[in-house]
Amino acid sequence: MALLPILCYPDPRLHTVAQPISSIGEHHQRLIKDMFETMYESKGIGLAATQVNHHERLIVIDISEDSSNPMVLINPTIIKYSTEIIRADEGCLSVPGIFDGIERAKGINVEFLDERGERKMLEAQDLLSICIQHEIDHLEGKVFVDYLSSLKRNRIRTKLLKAQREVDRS
Ligand code: GNR
Ligand code: NI
Repeated sequence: MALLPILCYPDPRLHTVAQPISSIGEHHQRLIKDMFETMYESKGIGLAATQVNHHERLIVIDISEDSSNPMVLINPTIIKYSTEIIRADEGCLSVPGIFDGIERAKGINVEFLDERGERKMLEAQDLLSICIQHEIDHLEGKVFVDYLSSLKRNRIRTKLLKAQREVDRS
């Protein structure tokens, strides 16, 4: 098991489009374990492979309070979006300390492979729906701040670059 370093916005590698996984191998099983360990340690509810600089279409999620509901989604595709939209504050482990309101479909149907390569379909609502959409955006090279105004996004970029410089100096 290992904790993986998480890329921090505005790292350009966060804008990489991830590749589909054609066959799930032993290295994917290890990556999945390490991603869960990293996500739980960071108190996140989801993590996309993109965020740990691995550009394949794999996400892990656990929105439970007690780390009791780990989910692995490989090659996820949203096949249906509700017309109802909800707005909620989002955060991201790759954009530390920043939270802002984002509009998403309240419900989605998503198809994916589980960690054993079995095809699954899931109907997700509310927080789970938001989280899956947020993670699939990462696989497309998109970060939630990309939905904000360029004014807000540039402020966030400057703030995080400055914070990173302080860390590098110390
Ligand atoms: O931990 C996370 N919380 C969260 C809260 C609201 C909307 C989305 C998220 S996902 C985030 C973890 C993360 O950055 N996943 O990519
Ligand atoms: Ni994120």
